[in-house]
Amino acid sequence: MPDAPRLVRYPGKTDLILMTDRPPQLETPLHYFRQDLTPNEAFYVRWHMEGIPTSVDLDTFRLQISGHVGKPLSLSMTDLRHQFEPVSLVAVNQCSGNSRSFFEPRVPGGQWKNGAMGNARWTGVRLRDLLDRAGVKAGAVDVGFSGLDRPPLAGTPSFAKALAMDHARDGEVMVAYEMNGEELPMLNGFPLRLVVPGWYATYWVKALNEIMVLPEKFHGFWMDKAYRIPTTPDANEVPGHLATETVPINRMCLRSLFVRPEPDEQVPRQIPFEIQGLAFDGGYGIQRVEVSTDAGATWQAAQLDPDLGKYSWRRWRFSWRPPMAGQYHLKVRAFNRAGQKQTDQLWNRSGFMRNVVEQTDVEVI
Ligand SMILES: Nc1nc2c(c(=O)[nH]1)N[C@H]1C(S)=C(S)[C@@H](COP(=O)(O)O)O[C@H]1N2
Ligand SMILES: [Mo]
Repeated sequence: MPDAPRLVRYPGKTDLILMTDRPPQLETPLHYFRQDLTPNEAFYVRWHMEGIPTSVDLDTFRLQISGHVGKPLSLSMTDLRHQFEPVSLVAVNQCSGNSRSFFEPRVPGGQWKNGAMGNARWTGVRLRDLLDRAGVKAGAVDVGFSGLDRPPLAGTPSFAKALAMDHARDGEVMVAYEMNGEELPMLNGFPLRLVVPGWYATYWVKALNEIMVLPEKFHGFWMDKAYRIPTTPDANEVPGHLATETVPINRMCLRSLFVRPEPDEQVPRQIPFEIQGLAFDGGYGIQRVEVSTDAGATWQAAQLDPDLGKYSWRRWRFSWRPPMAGQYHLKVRAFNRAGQKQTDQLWNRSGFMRNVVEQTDVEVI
């Protein structure tokens, strides 16, 4: 039997799987994914710095927008809620290293199973509207983002990310003040976070208080050194022969996962059992999900739940009546509207972008 995961309860959160406590990294138990939206209290947590905000005074908190703009802005939460049109969308937030523990050979980094992701309805204001109010000057190239968390030592680079100007102004990137109709939990970025639909969560800067418009390319540790992927197809590389060219990680790849049965769950024979899972991609939308109950020899279409938007995950179900007792190897694969497929094999040095056809072993009794 694998070791039982250690559960901990942080302020504003329910019992989650402890990865590290300084900084907090907490994983969502799989059973929470049997619903469309992940409850705020069960949503995973990942910070890089120990110095994370534990309270924010909204009377003095301001979001600063400055740099290569005509009129720098300093906005209170009230300004954000009342002076800009609210927008809302459902989107998956997934850590680049979600599912890293399944990489073989193992790679360093948090050994997440599949719980470094969640799906929520995000509400806030368009980043484009904020930039338009500030008046971006001609020649702007990148927009940089940073939050209230602080590095432990003066020499350590604080967490900052950047998007290209066109992406920042696409009308979808959002500065969110609500998650599932409530304030953001402190550990998920209260009072504001960037939401970058379809892109890995590393860009979703939490406790966001600084937006900087730049007349040149952004440079910083978290773009230039960390969170980079090989430029090879599927970001695949060979241990011992690492790719030489890398780029910042960006849009999420296509995935489909099992949520039920859970690993080690026993399934009774000759009784219909509903296999459940979810599928998502970087924003093209899921077209079809197929399940195999015979280790990939034959495949059948799963039934898709209603579509909640192209950045949401799509739940799927498959009714299975296992004919007899024994070990079964279930597989699942998804196809999206852009014609992308999943791959059978993936490895890279950072354990990012897992998109393989997943398999789960089930004991039928
Ligand atoms: N300010 C700040 N924002 C951040 C980070 C961070 O360390 N500091 N980590 C990023 C990474 S890598 C991930 S995976 C997500 C995690 O979001 P969550 O904790 O809300 O699940 O936050 C992102 N935003
Ligand atoms: Mo992450």
